[in-house]
Amino acid sequence: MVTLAVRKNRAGRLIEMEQQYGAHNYHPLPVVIERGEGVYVWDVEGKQYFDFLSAYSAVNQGHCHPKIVDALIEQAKKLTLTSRAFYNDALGEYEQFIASFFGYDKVLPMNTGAEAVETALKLCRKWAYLIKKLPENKAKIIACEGNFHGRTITVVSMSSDPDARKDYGPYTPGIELIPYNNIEALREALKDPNVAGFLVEPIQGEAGVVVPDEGYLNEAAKLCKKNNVLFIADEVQTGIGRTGTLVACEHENVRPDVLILGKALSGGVYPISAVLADDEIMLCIKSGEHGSTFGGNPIAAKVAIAALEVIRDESLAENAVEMGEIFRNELRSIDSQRIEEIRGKGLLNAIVINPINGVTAWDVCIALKENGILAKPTHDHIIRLAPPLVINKNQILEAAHIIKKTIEELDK
Ligand code: IF1
Repeated sequence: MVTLAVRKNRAGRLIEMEQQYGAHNYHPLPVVIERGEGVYVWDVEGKQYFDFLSAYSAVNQGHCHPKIVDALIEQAKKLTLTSRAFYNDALGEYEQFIASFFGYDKVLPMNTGAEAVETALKLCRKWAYLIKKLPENKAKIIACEGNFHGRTITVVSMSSDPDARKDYGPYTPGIELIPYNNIEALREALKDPNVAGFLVEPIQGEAGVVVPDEGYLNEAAKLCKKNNVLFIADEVQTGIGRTGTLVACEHENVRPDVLILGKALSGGVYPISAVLADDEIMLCIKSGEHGSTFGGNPIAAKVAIAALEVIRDESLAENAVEMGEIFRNELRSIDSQRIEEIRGKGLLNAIVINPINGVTAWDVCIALKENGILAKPTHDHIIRLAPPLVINKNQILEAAHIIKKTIEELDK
């Protein structure tokens, strides 16, 4: 994996340390990043790259955004954590801010995406027993094949990906998977009166930026409403401007009953996630029935406000629409058998690679890295391309040019 040549230098040594002392649950691209600013990162040798992963869409606001970093530093000097056993002077302001920002009565603050998904599922089950009056232990959640919602036992119980799921059983019961982007399958599944919720990603990220047919989400939300089932949107990856709207459900005028956010809610400086819902649902969970030591801590409160203000004040969702259009058009003009498809919305895009002469998406990513763009393959043949939303026109054109040049080099 690590060649003898690189073992001698600093990058090689750092990679080797991770290899020796860290669990082997990742297989990173062989680049060691030291610094980041805006759309760029620099490796330990000082080489500059466009970051086209954005920490899986957590750094939508760009690396080390000064306003967000300042919010972190200022609050860290004053008060970091109280736990929820006491009130703190930052949480209420944040809760009011985020609730009105997304248009919900209330928020439940957590830390990671997976925790927020777990929280949403618990909230959904509570609601099902308290309000919908399902018989004890009968509540069922519908999720979609190809989903990615995180790594906890319950969440991998919903996964259809063997890598995420295998040998982690026994699995949490009460989950049914249906094909994604298939409204008839949802209609059929909703015939079971014990269905409590439908959990869905507006665009499936890990599955390879799978954009559903127009109308799917709108129709799905309507079906849920008709059947008194909660429509739960996992916008951990698609939310916060990434697809060109504040949340991706907006593209279809859908307002989820339960909205799950994470990643870019902090601009990548801190683990912050949130579940939003209206009172009738959120108040089903009562004191002592759910929580987290770090959830809603004062640093998170200040950082999240700053991160959302940056999205709003710098019009980053609007920029994602414009830059996304330009980017897809540029990529579609590349004349190569190697590119099977370009797809995406806003700045959440993917290239589907045709493995000519055995050149995989991984090999393309290594070549892109050499040419100054960092991206990561998903599922062998797909490359996700998701730069920070602060990218400007010159930068997106330059990046598209590098991708074109890289593909041409491979075609030679
Ligand atoms: C990893 C993927 C992205 C998510 C959605 C919840 C979570 C995620 C829609 C959980 C997390 C991450 C986790 C990251 C890889 C990554 C990912 F390729 F696996 F699918 F972004 F595209 N819902 N996605 O996408 O959030 O608990 O991680 O904070 O290394 O596992 P988390």
